[in-house]
Amino acid sequence: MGDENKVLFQITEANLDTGLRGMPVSTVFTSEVDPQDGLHYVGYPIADLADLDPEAAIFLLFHKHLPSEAELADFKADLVRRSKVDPRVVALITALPPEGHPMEWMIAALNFAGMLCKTGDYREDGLNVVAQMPELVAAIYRGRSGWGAPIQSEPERGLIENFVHMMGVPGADPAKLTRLMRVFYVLHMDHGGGNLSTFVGKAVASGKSDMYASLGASMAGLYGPLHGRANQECLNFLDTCGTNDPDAVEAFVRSEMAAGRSIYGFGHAVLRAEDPRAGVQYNLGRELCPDSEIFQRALVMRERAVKVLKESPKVKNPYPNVDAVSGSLLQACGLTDAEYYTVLFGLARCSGISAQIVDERLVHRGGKGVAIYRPDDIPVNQPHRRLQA
Ligand code: NMX
Ligand code: MLT
Repeated sequence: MGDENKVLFQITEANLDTGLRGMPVSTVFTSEVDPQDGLHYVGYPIADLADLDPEAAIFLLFHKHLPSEAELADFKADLVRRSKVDPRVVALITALPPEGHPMEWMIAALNFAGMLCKTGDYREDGLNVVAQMPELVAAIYRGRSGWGAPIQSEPERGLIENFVHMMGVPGADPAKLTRLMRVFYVLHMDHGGGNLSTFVGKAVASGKSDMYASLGASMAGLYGPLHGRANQECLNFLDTCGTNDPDAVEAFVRSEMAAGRSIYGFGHAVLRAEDPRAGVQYNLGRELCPDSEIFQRALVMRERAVKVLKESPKVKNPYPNVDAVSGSLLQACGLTDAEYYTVLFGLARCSGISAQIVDERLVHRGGKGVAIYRPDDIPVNQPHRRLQA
């Protein structure tokens, strides 16, 4: 950056209606997605950060450097101080209809929390959401699935340790689920500024809506099956496939393609190689659940879906993305209800989006903030148009 006249992207008519694909619209301080090397947080490759303390990763996105031991201890203590959810928010959430998807509950929860708890300060509210999200998601899980009263929060355990404790997943091995969720959290926090949920959240915040309303809108974006809900759909896809025989898996992928359905967990708008976040999770599966049937199926899919997608001339990236195997690992570690997988993505992603909103509102343009989002469009097929062409 530095040369404001530099041409970054030349727009032609072919670029219209492509979802802004490839057009840079802003600068971002938290992360980068390289088409070949994938995600980096503030320059660090994601695979090198996967085993980081989740709180240290949050600190990294908010402060743009890794914390010293003392900084980490202070930051953890600060998150503990911020972690108590207003009981009125929990009462409102648990009265929601079980017919609603957990992501619909999450969007409502953010709006309720905004009504009752917002300070109006983006940084304060962002950190409060990060600290309180584990209790909110646990309340969504327990309230909606009917597992009973919320389990008392013990935030000193650590953000994810406390989350797994409050979830109280029946039949799960807490040690395995904690190991998985710590890595899952770090991998899902941020993915550049152009992914749908982050982009939407920053756009809403650019009109000076508060952090809670902006994150609620973000989560509505994440709810889509082509974005965050692909982790739920991918497990359903593997279940529907129903076999671990490689040739039968390949035949299943071909029939899904022929029917015009998505091959969930594969493809990406930016990446042109296997997502390193998928690679980390395949390795974690070998450690946590090597013999799990569904994990084995995800490994077969890694070979055979790529083979089939490579034959399709329109698919730009045939490789696994972040959602290809996360559901298999969650299932193998005891969290078997796939409907909750996207709120786990949201739990993590709210931290990256909050950090980016703080930057866009309080740091960019010398602290003035990014201007209100207002891209242009071209009117076509408007038969009553009176203006000269
Ligand atoms: N399965 C079926 N069709 C696909 C796939 C796939 N995995 N990937 C791309 N295509 C199609 C795509 O729908 C498009 O078709 P058309 O021209 O008829 O509209 C064509 O191939 C070209 O698409 P691309 O330019 O390669 O991909 P695009 O940037 O449009 O979309 C995804 C990216 C991620 C939406 C797409 O790859 C997809 O639908 N994947 C399956 C869903 C999924 O796993 N989503 C999770 C993404 C990660 N996340 O968590 O957000
Ligand atoms: C994400 O993590 O947000 C997804 O990989 C989608 C994207 O980057 O567009």
